[in-house]
Amino acid sequence: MTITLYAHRLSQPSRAVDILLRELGIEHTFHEVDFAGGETHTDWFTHINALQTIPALWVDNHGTPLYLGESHAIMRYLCRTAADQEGAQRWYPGDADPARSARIDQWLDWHHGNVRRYDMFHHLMNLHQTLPMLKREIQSTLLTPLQDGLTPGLAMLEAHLSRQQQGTPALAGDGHPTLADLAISCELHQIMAVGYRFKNYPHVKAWLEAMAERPHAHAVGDRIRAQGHEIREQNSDYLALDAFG
Ligand SMILES: N[C@@H](CCC(=O)N[C@@H](CS)C(=O)NCC(=O)O)C(=O)O
Repeated sequence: MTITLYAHRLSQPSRAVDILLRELGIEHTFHEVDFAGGETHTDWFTHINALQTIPALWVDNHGTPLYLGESHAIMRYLCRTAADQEGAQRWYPGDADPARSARIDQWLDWHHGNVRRYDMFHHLMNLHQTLPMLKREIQSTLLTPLQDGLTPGLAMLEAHLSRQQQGTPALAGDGHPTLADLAISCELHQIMAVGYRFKNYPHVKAWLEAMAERPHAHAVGDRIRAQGHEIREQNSDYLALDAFG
């Protein structure tokens, strides 16, 4: 089986898939797609993923090709087909444990309507490129509503994680991170990299730090840390880095 991941390290859903491939020890080729430059809208890429977004996966399973978009669908597929089923089922057990899978699906679905919906990083990168005299206006017209939108989701995560009495905090609640932890933490890591703090959400902060310290997450997070550092160094006086405490 040959697998190619079309992705970019500055893309949250791309990093989630990349980290999972490494966690599961799945051999693959990484093909960088210049999403900021519009490459996802080219003919060649549309053939790979009709949805015109990264990440996308191409699998050649002994002559039967599979083209797949949407990070959550890709990650579920990888867990279902990984050779190391014992390892993969900790991330997503599929039919082996429908109840646990449903709890993970619940958080994955919630992710798209909440934390992902208020994706600030994309706009932080745009703000980074913009003229100095527009930065303050963009902060108040664009970033502030996203910060406000993200706040109830952070409160929800904080309450959920604070109810876990023992073991490593994890969204599905049994001490091992799952696809839900991966997807949601990757989204929040990118604004942490810029310098946003989560002091008002200590359980979220501890959970995020634990996810970021996993060796594969750390390796895949290199570009986002560098980009976050650059944005912070050049723009931080325009940003409300204490928006979450
Ligand atoms: N729901 C999708 C979101 C994918 C997505 O938004 N990808 C962005 C990069 S982070 C992209 O490809 N943007 C290019 C575009 O929309 O033109 C997933 O989870 O895979």
